[in-house]
Amino acid sequence: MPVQQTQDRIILIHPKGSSAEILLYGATVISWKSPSVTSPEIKERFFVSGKAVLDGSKPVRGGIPVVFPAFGPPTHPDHAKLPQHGFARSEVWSLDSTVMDNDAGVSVRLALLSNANIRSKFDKPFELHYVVTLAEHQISTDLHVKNTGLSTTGALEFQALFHNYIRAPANEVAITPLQGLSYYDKTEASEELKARPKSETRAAVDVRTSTDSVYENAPGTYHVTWPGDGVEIRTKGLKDVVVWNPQEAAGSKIGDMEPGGWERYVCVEPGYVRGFIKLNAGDSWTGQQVITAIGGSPATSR
Ligand code: TA6
Repeated sequence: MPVQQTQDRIILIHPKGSSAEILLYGATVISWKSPSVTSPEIKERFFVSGKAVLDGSKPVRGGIPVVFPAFGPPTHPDHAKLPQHGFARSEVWSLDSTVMDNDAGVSVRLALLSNANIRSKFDKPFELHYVVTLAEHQISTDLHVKNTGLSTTGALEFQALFHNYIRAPANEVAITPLQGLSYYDKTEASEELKARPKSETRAAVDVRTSTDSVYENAPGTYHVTWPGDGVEIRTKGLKDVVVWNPQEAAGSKIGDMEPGGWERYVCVEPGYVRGFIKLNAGDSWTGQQVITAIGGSPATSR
């Protein structure tokens, strides 16, 4: 059965050997095992901390947490009661349907509707659907947001981001093409410096020092490569991208981070996080990413 459901997760199996696991908690993709375009070797492509909690008591430290409707500590008045990164990653989603099940792809649609717990912190009417599609060398995630309110309930304003933990030797990673973009450096000490844009001068960005950078109006397609392997991330509707790796000083203070975990991933997170998407009653928005295991051709590794 290419789509299997257990009590807490959905497992997708592609006929060519790739597989993915999605926890209903947070709709968090916690595993993507795939060959690459250049090598038949099937490898785990996402990092999940050995100390991550998967029982629904806190967001998962790894995989693809879905960030909605606020990125980071909330800054919009409608989000004031929400925790960091919003509620989508810490609610139990339901399996809505199997969208596709053939050699081209295996795809499921999950849903999150408002409930009493969400309404107590965020009272805007909305519907979220999340489509996860597995192909031979690819996984894609599409987040669909709808304002289900009436004109009297007003606009739905939100941010959204896919918090991808890409499994990679962090100190050897190169992320391109970010050169020339404006970014906000969240490792700066003061709020004033965090809010002051910098300009990216590097042709290839690395995370050998603690990095927490929010790039604005980015090109939408990124290459994350390291010697011998890499992924490409293509996006639609997500104008920004965040690059995060805490390195030891900050990483060792994260309670659910396995020892040395920061050496084994880089977060490259496409999102809409500078400003807000505004949906009027009845309107919808979609943000999409397609991650391809491109492998390590000479053109993609440094
Ligand atoms: O996306 C980067 C970031 O916002 C960092 O500032 C860092 O704190 C990270 O997310 C993890 O956040 P979390 O709430 O999952 O601990």
